[in-house]
Amino acid sequence: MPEAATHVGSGKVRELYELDGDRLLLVASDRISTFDVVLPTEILDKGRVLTGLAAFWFARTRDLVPNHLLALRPDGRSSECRRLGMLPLECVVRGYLTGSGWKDYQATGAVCGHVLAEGLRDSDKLPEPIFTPSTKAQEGHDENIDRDRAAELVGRERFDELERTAIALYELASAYAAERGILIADTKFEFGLDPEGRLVLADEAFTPDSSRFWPADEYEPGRPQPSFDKQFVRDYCETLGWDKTAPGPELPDEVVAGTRARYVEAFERLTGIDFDDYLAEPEVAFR
Ligand code: Q0N
Repeated sequence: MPEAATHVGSGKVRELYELDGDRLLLVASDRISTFDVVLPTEILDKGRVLTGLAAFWFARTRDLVPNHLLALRPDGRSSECRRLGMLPLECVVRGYLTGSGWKDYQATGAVCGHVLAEGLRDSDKLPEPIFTPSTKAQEGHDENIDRDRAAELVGRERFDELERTAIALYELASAYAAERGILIADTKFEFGLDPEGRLVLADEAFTPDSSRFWPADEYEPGRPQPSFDKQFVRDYCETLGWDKTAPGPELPDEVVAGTRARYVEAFERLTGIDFDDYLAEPEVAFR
């Protein structure tokens, strides 16, 4: 990471720097959050797993929609990206009813204007994936919005393009992952526009931080599902009687090791690439 690079943004676990007028550097740390709190203990290589997974999906979806990835750095956790004009929508696709979608459904029978059948249970598979955009909240959770509000923010035609593209991306990746024992319950994309006004997929794609990954062999609707990647961390935190406000607890070595193994397992199952091969030559892995 160049010391002089201007910091242009940060998420909970990633940082964004300006490289020059049209390129950014996206750096994924090994930090992990649970119950919305970043923990003081890092998961070795988590940032590399997520960076490699996103690069894998960008390569596999490039015919569907162009993406911002220009190059992976040799550290395996930093990506050079095209600088775009970002659209002000979090583009969420849900194939299963859980999280805020489940909450909204229980309160109103609908999610972002999609009226759903009665009697659905937590974690039920939806008959079709639904596009449920939200707006970035300055603090706290993103706010789910209906189609008309979303179309006001980006224009009707762009909204339709976003919905079609996001659903197609989800259908491609969720079918592929399901064959490899991972259910992608839902996922979030961010899109931007290039200088010609073309839609470009930005941020990360189908990582466990931007999606809910569930182990397919444990799927059982009617209850919350275990997280493929974070379940050890959650279970450990639940034993502590922690009130889930910052600061979070330190994680013991066994929990760190078990969680790292789950991230690596997700990477290897989905990409078919040995994680050590990725670490040796990140840039080569997805050519
Ligand atoms: C950008 N954010 C959202 C990553 C995500 N390609 C781009 N061009 C211009 N701006 C952005 C991207 C991207 N990706 C996306 N902010 C700026 C949130 N960030 C926060 C930090 O980590």
